[in-house]
Amino acid sequence: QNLLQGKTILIMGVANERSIAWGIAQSLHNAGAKLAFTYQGERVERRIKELVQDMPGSIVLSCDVTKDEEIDAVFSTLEKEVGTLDGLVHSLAFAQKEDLEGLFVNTSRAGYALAQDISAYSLVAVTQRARKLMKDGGSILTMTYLGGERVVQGYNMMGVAKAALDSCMKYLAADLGPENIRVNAISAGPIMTLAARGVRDFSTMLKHVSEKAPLRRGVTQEEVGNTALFLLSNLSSGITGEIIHVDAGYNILG
Ligand code: 0WD
Repeated sequence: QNLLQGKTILIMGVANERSIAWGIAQSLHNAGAKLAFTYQGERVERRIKELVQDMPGSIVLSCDVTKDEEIDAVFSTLEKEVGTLDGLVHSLAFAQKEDLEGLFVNTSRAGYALAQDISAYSLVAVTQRARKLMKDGGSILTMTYLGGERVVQGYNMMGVAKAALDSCMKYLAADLGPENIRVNAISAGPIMTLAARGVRDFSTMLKHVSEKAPLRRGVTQEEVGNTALFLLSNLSSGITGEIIHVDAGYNILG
């Protein structure tokens, strides 16, 4: 199964081996893709460099998505080193802890702006640059969550940022369709990662979802990875502007 043989894909947002982006990386690697990674912060650098040792030839670059000059540097390095990009995985988000607790009504202006900047605008910023390297068309994937479609207790500011992200994804899909660049999102069910630990009562949420979801269980990084493989490959060539729920069916419940 070499669905991505000869394709180069940039993955943004691996923090450690539990990251959803790492599950995606494994699926794409197994399908023959050449991968590049960006990470944020020195804390993550060592970990990610260890992880990618099993993926020879991978490129690893630092990038804080709040900084245009860092994003520019990533894409100019990629232009020099690989020339053409076929895919991009955007799997990152951030909100201050205090904006994920209590009442949403108390969200500060600064907290709102920061969460929107890192979690939603960053997709626009990276797509803007990636587009220029997607000379043969391409596929862009972002990670969203049900809390952007409806109120999920405790998700607060991140829910509002995901609503914006979903909308950015659709407008980008409309803009870039004529260039044969597709833009889609996976709405994953809860998975225990570093970012998830910031959400209050996450374990309770995980348990609730596993009990109620039609499949009566949660989802794995690998299941998200396999759907990402589908969206990045030509198997999904007719799909753009779509949100695919990989959540054991939870979202259909009233
Ligand atoms: O249940 C879950 N885990 C779900 C996650 C369900 C549905 C969706 N998602 C989404 C998240 O909202 C996010 O968009 O999936 C994406 C990936 O999340 P993850 O795999 O759960 O989280 P994690 O492994 O922590 O990776 C997110 C990373 C950050 O890690 P930490 O925890 O150190 O903040 O996003 C990165 C960072 O590495 N990140 C940034 N990258 C570049 N620039 C920035 C930044 N400014 N801020 C955070």
